[in-house]
Amino acid sequence: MSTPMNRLTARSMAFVLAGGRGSRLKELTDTRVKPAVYFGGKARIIDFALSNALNSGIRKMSIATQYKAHSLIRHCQRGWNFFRAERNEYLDILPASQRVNENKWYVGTADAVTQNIDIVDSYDIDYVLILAGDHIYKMDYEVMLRQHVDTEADVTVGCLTVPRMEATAFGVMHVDETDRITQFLEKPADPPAIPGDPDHALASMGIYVFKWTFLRELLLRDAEDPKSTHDFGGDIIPYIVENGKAQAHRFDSSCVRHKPEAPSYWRDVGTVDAFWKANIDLTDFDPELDLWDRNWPIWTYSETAPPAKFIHDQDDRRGSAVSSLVSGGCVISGTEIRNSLLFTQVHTNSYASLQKVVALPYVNVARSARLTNCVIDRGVQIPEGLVVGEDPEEDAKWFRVTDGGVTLITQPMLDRRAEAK
Ligand code: ADQ
Ligand code: ADP
Repeated sequence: MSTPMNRLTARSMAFVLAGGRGSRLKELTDTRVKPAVYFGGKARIIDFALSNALNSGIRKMSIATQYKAHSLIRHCQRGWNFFRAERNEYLDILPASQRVNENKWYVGTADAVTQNIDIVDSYDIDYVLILAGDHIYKMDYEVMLRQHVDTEADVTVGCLTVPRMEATAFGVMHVDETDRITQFLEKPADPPAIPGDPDHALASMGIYVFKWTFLRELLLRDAEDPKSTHDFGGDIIPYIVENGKAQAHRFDSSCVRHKPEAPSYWRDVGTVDAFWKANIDLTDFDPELDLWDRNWPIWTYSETAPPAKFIHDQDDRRGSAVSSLVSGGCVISGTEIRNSLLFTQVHTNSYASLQKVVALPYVNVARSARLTNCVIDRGVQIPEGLVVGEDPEEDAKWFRVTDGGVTLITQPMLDRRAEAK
């Protein structure tokens, strides 16, 4: 685990922003913040940013939390507890409203750092990498840090090309021939295209590298500015573009992917449709996101569980899962499963069938249920004979059916349905 001191990552920390709710995930974030939402069979969304930092060689991390933080804090305490202060390694969880002012939540993303300046100071680092805790991707941050130092920029902003019409949700930039950022617009209604490529825009990934002494001074000044919303994308980055040197770092996961021809993989699984699709994509023959790459593991807290078990039921119906990911502790008894992803301890019973279903931990599927294109929340008890995904109008009476035709099922929805019937 040791990191040679000549690597920039040894002189850097990762400050992970994990305070935003992620309301477009609907009921999936009723009890947990978006970075704590499950992903990929074993992990949580935040594990991707934390694993990238760890695999890049960073051993000092802070995680700023506020909204519905309990599930996230519990996960980090269980899964990310191997940092050793004796080796100058730290992982601090920083809930809002506990330090500078007891009543104050983090107003914006920059304020989340400002309120913890003393913690960052105590790490004695040269560079700070600001990360969003809510994206799925693999990236070696050492490459971005190296570019930051080589170009002598005040800030380096991670960026990628997105379809122009999707760029309304992003910070959008123009760059010159050296990739210096000449213009930065936070969430523009009419995003400007990349010159010569009218269908695409250059979007910020919401990840930034700064020299700490520079950012520290800027944050203290921003804190005094009554017009500022204390947000990186809204205030800090546009200010540097105007008054300093902001450089774009183009995301290219080639340094960590094992398939050289594969496109760079980055997803904001911010909607139920995007969440479902990114999970179901993992059941492809050759998925774009490679969770099996031993050079870039996604670290997580994994509950101890016995191996997944597939059994013939009493009537000799075969329990099977084809093109599917099935986690530890699952018991598939007489159920036919296709293109689905089952988290830990999912139990399914005879005559049931699951197709393109994402089932979070501890879901139980009773006999004869027939489920297609669903996301099932943690701990949900699917009743006997429930059919979902065949009659959208009926489904929409009880469950959340998305524009993309995915049905989200939670226990309160099933309870309401049971009461009404
Ligand atoms: P947004 O996607 O709107 O834009 P934002 O809501 O600022 O992102 O959240 C960024 C990260 O900070 C998330 O991980 C969120 O959980 C966390 N966060 C939000 N508010 C917080 C708070 N008050 N305290 C602590 N953490 C908080 C940003 C940039 C855009 C960029 C996109 C890329 O502003 O320029 O394009 O990210 O997704
Ligand atoms: P996780 O996101 O870790 O899987 P849960 O979905 O079980 O956890 O719960 C998320 C958060 O909501 C946790 O803080 C948990 O303690 C809390 N919680 C879950 N169910 C209830 C409930 N019925 N009443 C109160 N709090 C709950």
